[in-house]
Amino acid sequence: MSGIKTQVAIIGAGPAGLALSHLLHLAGIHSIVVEVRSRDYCEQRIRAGVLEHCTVDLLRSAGLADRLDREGMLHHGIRIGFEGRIHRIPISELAQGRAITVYGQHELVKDMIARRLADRGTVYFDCSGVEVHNLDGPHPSVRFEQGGRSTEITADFIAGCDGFHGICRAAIPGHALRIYEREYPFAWLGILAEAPPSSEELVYMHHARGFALFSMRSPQITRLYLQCSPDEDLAAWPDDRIWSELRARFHNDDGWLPKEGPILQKNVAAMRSFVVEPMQYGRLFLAGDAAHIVPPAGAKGMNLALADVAVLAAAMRCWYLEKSARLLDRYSTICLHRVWQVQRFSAWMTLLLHGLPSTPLFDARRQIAELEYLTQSTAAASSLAENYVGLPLTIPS
Ligand code: RFL
Ligand code: PHB
Repeated sequence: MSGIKTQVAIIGAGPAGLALSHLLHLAGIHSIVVEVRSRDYCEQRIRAGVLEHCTVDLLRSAGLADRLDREGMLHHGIRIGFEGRIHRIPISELAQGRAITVYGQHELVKDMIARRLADRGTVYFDCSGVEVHNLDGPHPSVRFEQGGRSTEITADFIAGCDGFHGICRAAIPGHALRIYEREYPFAWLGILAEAPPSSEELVYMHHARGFALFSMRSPQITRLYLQCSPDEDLAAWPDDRIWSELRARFHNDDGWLPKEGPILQKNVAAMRSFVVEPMQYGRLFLAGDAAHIVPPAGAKGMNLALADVAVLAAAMRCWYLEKSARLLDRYSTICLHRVWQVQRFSAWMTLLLHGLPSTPLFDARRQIAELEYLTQSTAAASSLAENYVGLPLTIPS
């Protein structure tokens, strides 16, 4: 087995792990990233699309926004539809000029991998048998195999950025953690279509047949979601059925509909709210989906992952430059405040917009009353706007 040393061993080359590795590099801290999937897989995995205002600021100040600034689509409003009418919420007007940027997570992952490699960072792809050890001692380690070779990395710290199904959270003794969880009785069937977006802004549509969402990835590519059942069989959704269901759910008085085109990709994503507390154990720090999951209706998961690692990088900088554990000790407390604010908003958006023909009549009517309030009251719309563009991100120093 070959042995390597680094300051921070990072598990997972998703947005959290790659951004952390880059931020540490900017602070002169050495890290190594260990990833189970191939580079190609990480770069093609279609997921999030919406970046909060302060996420863009963070990426810009870290020098990661060149392509994002050229190709990202700045949005100053969103549309919310119900009972056949689509209403605009002018989020920038209501949130002191802040906006969101639509830019695919996989594009950001491509940018960050390219940047880490250009800066001679080490990212091991295609690893198997990844294990973490000695978490509560001063020299935690990571073991893995790659191309038939076993490697052990010894580090000062391990960052668990390995997503919801990773191994890091599971390596913490159960008695040291408290889990908060809620599962939803629905999922999203997502498609990527080769069709120019037919609206300049995202459209969130409440419908008795179930929720639908119109989004985009580029001036040529539309991204659409349909609420479905968690065990939905994709084979039961030929392209014609998808388009006819989208037409039924988006049906509105103005006659607006998504443009149709060849479907390039289909997938079903389950939905849950999940938080683990604390987000640290000994020398292991969890960040991003490894520590928390939000249902995607609020478009927050990747933003929250990047907010975590901004705090973690600052705390590690404080450890190495000031020889102080004061921020590392509070990492979890600092992050969890934002995590719970975002959990609140994401659960609220989810329960506002989703329904099924079997939804109790009272709840269905209450949802409509809430949507009416949201689209008629500046106070209610301002609250949505403030959360949607993202709460301010204060990085401790
Ligand atoms: P990721 O992206 O899951 O990355 C984890 C990485 O760890 C690797 N891994 C391992 N590596 C080594 N050893 C192991 N044992 C490992 N096990 C796993 C994985 O292969 C992977 O490369 O977590 P990270 O970095 O925390 O990032 C989180 C985001 O990916 C996630 O929160 C967002 O995609 C959520 N999300 C959205 N977030 C937004 O901010 N805005 C959005 O518009 C948005 N839309 C969405 C979404 C998530 C969705 N799904 C898939 C539920 C829309 C959807 C449909
Ligand atoms: C997306 O474009 O993938 C997207 C947009 C808004 C959401 C969730 C996902 O709330």
